[in-house]
Amino acid sequence: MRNKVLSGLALLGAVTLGLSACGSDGGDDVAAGSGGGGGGDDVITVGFAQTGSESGWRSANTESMKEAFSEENGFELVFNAADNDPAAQIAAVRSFINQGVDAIVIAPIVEDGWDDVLQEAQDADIPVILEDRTVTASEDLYATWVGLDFKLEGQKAGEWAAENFTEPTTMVVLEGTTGSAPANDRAEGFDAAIEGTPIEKIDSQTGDFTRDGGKSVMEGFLQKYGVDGIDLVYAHNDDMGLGAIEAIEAAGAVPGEDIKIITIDAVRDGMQALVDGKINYIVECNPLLGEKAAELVKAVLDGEEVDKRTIVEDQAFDQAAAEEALPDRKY
Ligand code: GZL
Repeated sequence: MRNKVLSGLALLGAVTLGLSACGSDGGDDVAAGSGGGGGGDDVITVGFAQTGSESGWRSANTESMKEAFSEENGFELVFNAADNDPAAQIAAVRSFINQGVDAIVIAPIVEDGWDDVLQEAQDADIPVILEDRTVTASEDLYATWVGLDFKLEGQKAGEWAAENFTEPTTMVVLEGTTGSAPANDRAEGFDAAIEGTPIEKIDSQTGDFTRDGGKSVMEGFLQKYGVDGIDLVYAHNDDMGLGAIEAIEAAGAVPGEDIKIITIDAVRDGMQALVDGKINYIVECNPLLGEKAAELVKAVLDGEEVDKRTIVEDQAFDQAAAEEALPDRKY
């Protein structure tokens, strides 16, 4: 357990960094050693509150975080996966506070409801670093955030739709987890980009970022509108898009042709579907945030001034770009 750094670190404004691109095992992991702060003086004990194991993206993010917060890198990791349950995730953070960890990292399932527990962490002089998603709580309640520009991801997806759907188009949306930053921002960015186009959003429902969720919601849309009633699916992540593919094929239609699909993430299974022509466009969302998150934890504990926000850059892929990129993808 390290000595605590005085709280109230001065933090600078935003910066955008390009970081090299980089199976889920939800449930609680306590790192080797005594767990929860029993390491030697120089070992940094970190409590990491992960959302759960809802998607291929999440598995890649968890792997990246566990690799970065390893014993050989000077960490003792107390890991919790909250199974997409916001209350359970807040309870996990409270548990980290009670264990007296040196720092807490959170991938917040939803944006709201964080003020109290973040205040408790600050009162306990434990810095909080957000990775992946953001919160609506005051920026004074956490040291820094590293993640992706979800609004820009939605905008890129919407711009491709606007360029490629110039005739009257009916679209259904598979939303991410209700109340999560990526679901809110990807919708906002996309909707702004298709403003004034002939693309009509006829329905929108959450599939909770899961493949099963995307499949069951798409089955409902197909029953309601019929294959001929839907031209385009915008899925907030690959996993829900892959579930929609299953539903479209079960309905006797051809995904990527009869019904076009746009998704976000660019995980391996999504990129393979893009190469196979079942998905038509994917905007990347880089899950390899572990290295940067670990750097930020060490910098904050060392009392260094860190930027309040570190945004990891994303790419976008059509079928040709996916064919070229797939062999070298790290996730
Ligand atoms: C985005 C991340 C989202 C992914 C989903 O940074 O929070 O959560 O897009 C994941 O695949 O479940």
